[in-house]
Amino acid sequence: MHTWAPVDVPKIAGEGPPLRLYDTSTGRVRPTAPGPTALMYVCGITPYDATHLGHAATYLAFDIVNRVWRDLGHDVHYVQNVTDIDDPLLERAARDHDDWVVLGMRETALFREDMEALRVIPPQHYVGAVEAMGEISELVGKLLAQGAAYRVDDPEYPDVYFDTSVTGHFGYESNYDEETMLRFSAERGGDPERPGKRHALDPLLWRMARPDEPSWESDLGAGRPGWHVECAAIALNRLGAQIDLNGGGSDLIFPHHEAGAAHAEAFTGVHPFAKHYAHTGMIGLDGEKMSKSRGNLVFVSKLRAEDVDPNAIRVALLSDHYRNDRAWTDALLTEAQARLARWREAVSLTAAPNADDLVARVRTHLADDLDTKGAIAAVDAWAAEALERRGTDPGAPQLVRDALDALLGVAL
Ligand code: 5CA
Ligand code: ZN
Repeated sequence: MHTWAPVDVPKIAGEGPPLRLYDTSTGRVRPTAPGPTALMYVCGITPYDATHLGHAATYLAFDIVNRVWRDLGHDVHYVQNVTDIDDPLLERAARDHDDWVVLGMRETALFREDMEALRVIPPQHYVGAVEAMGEISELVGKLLAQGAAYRVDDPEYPDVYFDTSVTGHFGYESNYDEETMLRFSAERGGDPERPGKRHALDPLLWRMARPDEPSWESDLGAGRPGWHVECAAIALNRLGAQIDLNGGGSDLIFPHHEAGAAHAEAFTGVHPFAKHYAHTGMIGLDGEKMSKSRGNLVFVSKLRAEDVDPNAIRVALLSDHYRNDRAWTDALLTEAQARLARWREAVSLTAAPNADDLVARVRTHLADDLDTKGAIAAVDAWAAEALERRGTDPGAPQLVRDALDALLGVAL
């Protein structure tokens, strides 16, 4: 699939500390240590509805990772998928008498527009499950041949499942106990009750064709893939056996990232698949997680249509820590708009307080597990001083513009 338009990122003099990030698998904030090229896979959308502010918050958090790594001199090789065939897409299309292909294409196009408006740096590879069908079925075939997968004993639908016992590490990513894993598996697209599986938590790899469902020919027989193996194949084939970061919202901790990592590790023998598993908190509205199934969504495209500046959406979503579950409120947006106006007024002055220290502080906050809240407070303090006309440095306004553009993605 084509990705979205590139974003210009100014280069800022000097350097910040290495990026430290919370890693779900070890439960600690640890330094990231990519090579010259940082390898990042962030799970993409299932395009059955428009981009809501929860999605936006998640992609913005990983955009900050991208920006901080670039600022440290790394190239960032970024891959993202689109789950353009899966049960939720088919269910929504059936409900609305829509064509699942058209629905997926429409919502993916809208997502690209939203990402562009929010100035999110695009992935180099933006890959749909449908276009990756050949490589996904090939990986499933190899897992079967290796003995890491099996068919259920069901003469009508001998679907292929992954054997979660083969890596010896299943559970290391989420660290959830068995009961929690079973609950999340049932809630999040798994089928722990399916008869004939070796273990209740074994996830689906290949679903044999059902009448009235789309399917793809393959050596496995006509069918369609399970969800986790889609991301495992797309990541392995573009980034290799070990990546620096596997990211998504906290609802992907289990089973999605646990299973995807296990698929990759069973295939390559390399453990761990990702050096960091990074997860964002959930954005809610009125005390509930914002989700398509709950129908309590605030869409980025709707705010854009109301002429809300996407930079204000960015500032609002970055004004609290990415790992916190938090609420979207009108007040949050109003506050971000006022803050943006103050920052813009400050950088339009002909002279302002020297900003070298501000740039250093922003870098230090972001390197500390993406403390965007701290970074924003530092900018507030500089802007307040500037607006009291306490500065004499004529270069400071442009430096602040460039630094906020490069590091926070905010265009003043
Ligand atoms: N296609 C799969 C990943 S392979 C998927 O989960 N798609 S999604 O459209 O449901 O979600 C896309 C991303 O947004 C995921 O990382 C998900 O964790 C995140 N997300 C979904 N809802 C929220 C929310 N309310 N707050 C924060 N992030 C969210
Ligand atoms: Zn995924």
